[in-house]
Amino acid sequence: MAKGKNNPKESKKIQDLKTSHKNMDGSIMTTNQGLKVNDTNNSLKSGERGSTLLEDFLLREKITNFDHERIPERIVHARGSGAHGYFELYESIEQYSKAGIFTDTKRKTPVFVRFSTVAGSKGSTDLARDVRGFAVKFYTDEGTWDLVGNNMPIFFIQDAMKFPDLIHAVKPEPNKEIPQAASAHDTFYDFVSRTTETLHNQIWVMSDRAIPRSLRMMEGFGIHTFRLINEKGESHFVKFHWKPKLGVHSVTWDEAVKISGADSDFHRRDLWDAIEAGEYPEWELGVQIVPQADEFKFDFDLLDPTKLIPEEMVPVKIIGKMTLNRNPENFFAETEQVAFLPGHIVPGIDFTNDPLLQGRLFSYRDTQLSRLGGPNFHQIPINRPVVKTHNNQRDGMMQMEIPKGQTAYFPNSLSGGCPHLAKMAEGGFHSYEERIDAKKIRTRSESFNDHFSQPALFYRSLAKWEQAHIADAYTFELGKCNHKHIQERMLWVVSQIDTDLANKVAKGLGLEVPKSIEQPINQAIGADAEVKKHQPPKKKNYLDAAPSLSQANTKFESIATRQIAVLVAGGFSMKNFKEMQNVLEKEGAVLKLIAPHGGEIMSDDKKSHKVDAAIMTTESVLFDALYIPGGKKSIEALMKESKFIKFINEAFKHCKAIAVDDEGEDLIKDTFVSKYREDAAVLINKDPKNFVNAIAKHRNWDRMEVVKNIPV
Ligand code: HDE
Repeated sequence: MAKGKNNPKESKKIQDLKTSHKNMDGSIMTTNQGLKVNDTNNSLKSGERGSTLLEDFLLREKITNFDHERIPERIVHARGSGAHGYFELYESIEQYSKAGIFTDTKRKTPVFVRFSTVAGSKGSTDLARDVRGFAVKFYTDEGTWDLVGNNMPIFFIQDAMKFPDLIHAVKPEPNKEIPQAASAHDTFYDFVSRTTETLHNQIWVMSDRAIPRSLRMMEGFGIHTFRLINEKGESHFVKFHWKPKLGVHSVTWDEAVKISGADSDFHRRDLWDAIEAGEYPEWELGVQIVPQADEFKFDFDLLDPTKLIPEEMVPVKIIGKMTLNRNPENFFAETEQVAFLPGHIVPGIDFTNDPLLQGRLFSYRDTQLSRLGGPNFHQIPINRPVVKTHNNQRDGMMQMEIPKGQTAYFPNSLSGGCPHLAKMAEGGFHSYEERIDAKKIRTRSESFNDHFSQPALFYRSLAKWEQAHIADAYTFELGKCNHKHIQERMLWVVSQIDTDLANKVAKGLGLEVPKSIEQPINQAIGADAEVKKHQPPKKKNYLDAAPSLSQANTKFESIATRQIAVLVAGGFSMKNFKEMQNVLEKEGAVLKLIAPHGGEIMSDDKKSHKVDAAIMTTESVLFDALYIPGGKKSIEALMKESKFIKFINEAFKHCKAIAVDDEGEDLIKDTFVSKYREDAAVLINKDPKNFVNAIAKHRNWDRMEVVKNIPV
């Protein structure tokens, strides 16, 4: 049994969910009313060839249920994958927060996490270029806390009022429902180029962060500035960060496109398989704390969700760890029905006036009403808290409980005043008493005005290879736009971030970067004044660079769970293979035998091995690295199949580590690899430990320039 299913100490939440599990083992089929069924294949008819009778209640029940199996998919974040786990605190931060989850180091708080893409439908590809949702439900002893974040530290817009516009612009165009799960189209860039507050998140989406290697290899961020409240009622500002133990790693765009065809469930499968194999994904939780007194110390406004606080300015303090150790039993019941609400908080955590967060506090409850059918969605097993709930809210669609008693109001005397109110000392929630002296006004704060400094900071903090990927991504995305004025306007706004970047993209598009916003393309729209307002404080350099933003500075320590393709045919060298296998598996890598056919294959010592995938059923983009053991007969057979050559060339093009032993060299003679034998991640007859080091580096980006010319 997989480790994930065999955890003796089950969390309170898993125990709670088990009260709703329904086991089918050894059962007799019944209707929903418990009537035993003896035929579920034939409807009731008037004679063997006659029409079906209205009387057929068995048919009606079965079909009705089927007809209503679907619920509306999420308006955003429809495509998602979930897992159970727990959170543990390393050290109490009671000086900042009184929340039990932040003060009690003995607790193992159950969590349910849902990762998602944003724009695509429920059935869309995992590898879309997109932001990833990173939503965590903590089932705490003081009630449920939802930290509903993303894998990027900032958002596209500053005010909730713009959210429908943003989403309508990125979703498939309304007249033709094209394109699916893609931002590369006119309406999106029409909006972005006219709404420059989007540019910071937009450039992150052009970066490799938008095409993660694995959901287990991405960071998470709460984005908004929240508050932590301590026992004394004092407030500190806080930003939440999730740091993956495996580091932050991505695939290339060429791989993303190909993975979408080869396995559009790539991320979902990877998460599921890792948990089933007992390789539990882990993230550390970090907090950036800003004292109340420092609220105005920054060049940006803490309430502006399009700005991050560079770690170089306020360090991330690591306070705990989340481990995902259990797959859901049922996708619909858990991953689909889970409802996250940023408004779910516990004493010790509170909101700020971030206008995006404030809008979210309304939207998430509202959307569940149409998605899950009514106000009792908190009673659905995955959503119910692990603490008892008592209040006077009653009735409504799908009430699953039977509240007892004569009264459903407060105050009452007939029920002894119950449920009575919690005092502060009993953990009653008390909103932070923020002083407000304001006039009612529909506007955007001047302190939100700078739209360009942080995208520029991000870009100049990246490694050369990361910058090159961004230029390629813009060229691809804008190349898919059909309107020249949209492309040019985008070039102009990108040039306000970085001139070189804009020039590179312009070259790819066959256009010039417009010299100024005064060009006719803008006059037609008349939005110049609006754009000028947000012109930089251009090169505002509050930091030269923030190295923490670059994936080049992530962790490169582990090769655990990395998928290694081993290309073999009959007669492959068992000695080579064993030696490599021992070293790689000790480090937690997963070796997969890829052969010309499925079934079994013999090594040169006449031992039989199960083939993991026949070459026709797999692609090199599904693997992290490639190993070719020797064995004359094996190599001769592999050389006869052109797909093995393509496989190797693609792995090389995607800058992956390639190890080759003995006769394996003959196979790479026909590939591009043979031309670049000096490459640091091409290892011919080397100690397997070198291969481990090369895989741990994720990719050899130094190869990037060379592989541009490889026609695969
Ligand atoms: Fe969401 N968002 N959002 N969002 N969001 C939803 O709620 C919304 C925003 C995020 O796995 C919806 O239950 C508004 C920021 C995640 O179930 C909806 C605004 C961040 C998920 C909604 C935002 C997010 C959602 C759709 C601007 C990162 C998936 C279904 C004011 C901090 C949660 C649902 C899951 C889902 C509205 C902005 C993250 C419509 C109005 C900023 C991870 O309520």
